[in-house]
Amino acid sequence: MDYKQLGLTKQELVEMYRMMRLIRVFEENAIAYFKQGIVIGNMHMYIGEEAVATGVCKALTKEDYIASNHRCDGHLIAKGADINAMMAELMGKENGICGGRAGKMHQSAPEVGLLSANGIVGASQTLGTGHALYCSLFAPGRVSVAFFGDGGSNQGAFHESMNMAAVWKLPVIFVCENNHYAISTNVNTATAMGSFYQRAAAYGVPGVRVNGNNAIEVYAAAKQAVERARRGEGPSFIECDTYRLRGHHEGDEQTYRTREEIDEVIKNNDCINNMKKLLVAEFGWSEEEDAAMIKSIEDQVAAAVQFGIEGEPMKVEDMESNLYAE
Ligand SMILES: Cc1ncc(C[n+]2csc(CCOP(=O)(O)OP(=O)(O)O)c2C)c(N)n1
Repeated sequence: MDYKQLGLTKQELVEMYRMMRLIRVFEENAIAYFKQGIVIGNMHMYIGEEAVATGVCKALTKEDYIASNHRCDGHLIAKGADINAMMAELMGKENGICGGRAGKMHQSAPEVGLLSANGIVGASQTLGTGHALYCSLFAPGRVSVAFFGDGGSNQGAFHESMNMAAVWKLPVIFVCENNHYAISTNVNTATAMGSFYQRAAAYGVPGVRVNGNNAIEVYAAAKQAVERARRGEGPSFIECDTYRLRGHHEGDEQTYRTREEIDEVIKNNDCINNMKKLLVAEFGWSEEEDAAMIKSIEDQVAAAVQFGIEGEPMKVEDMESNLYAE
């Protein structure tokens, strides 16, 4: 389906384009401040995969739930989380989204439906299924999305979650972000058939594979899945064929792939360029408009960095607060 069939306006496309750029600039800044020791902790970037979060979250409302993993920045930003508080979190500050206690991969933002991201590969499927059980029992009409990787799709939790969600017709959308690698393991060396969407049929769940670097394709699949879930017809599975442009973590030497492989994606299938090309072709999007958008995003992220820098560092004596109920 193209953008016209989906009823997307120019303004909506520009907003999606801006969202992808915002996620990227946020993360590029996080990397720059990580290298200076101002952002701390483990850094697993989402750069290259922005179309997935953008396309999926466009089909959601603020009240819907998302379950995320170690690459949660993109999901959080696309769901509408406060980027000032996120940047402060990465710096371990009291004004961070979790008071500086969560760092990069354990962030939560219940106000936008993310109860907690986490680093256990495969856990987001089970959490997303649990959120969907809550929706079906107590909040009918709301849906839940589970984001996970190709590596996470080879965990037992994948099958247990899909089976339970299908049996109970839970309103959950399983979104596999197939970025071709689980740390250094290429998907083709660890996964029979090299793809996942066919597995959905084993649970009687609709499964599709889309170009995960095309936000419109992702949105089209997500919209259909969300509508099905809201109607009470149960789960769907979307495999987004995407690509991680940074290492598994910052500092990864990436000896398992070539520079040419990465450059090929940047040149021919980068999600931001894909959307820009469409805007240029359909609406005459100009370089001036592009530069103005980039400048406004850089200013927005610079303000987030400043907010983080000005925050008070988390205090060691407060480290155990919020661990146990009062
Ligand atoms: C249960 C579990 N096993 C192993 C790890 C170590 N680990 C961290 S990230 C990762 C790879 C995850 O790959 P994938 O699910 O494809 O997500 P990606 O990192 O590519 O986004 C592994 C094996 C972990 N965190 N949790």
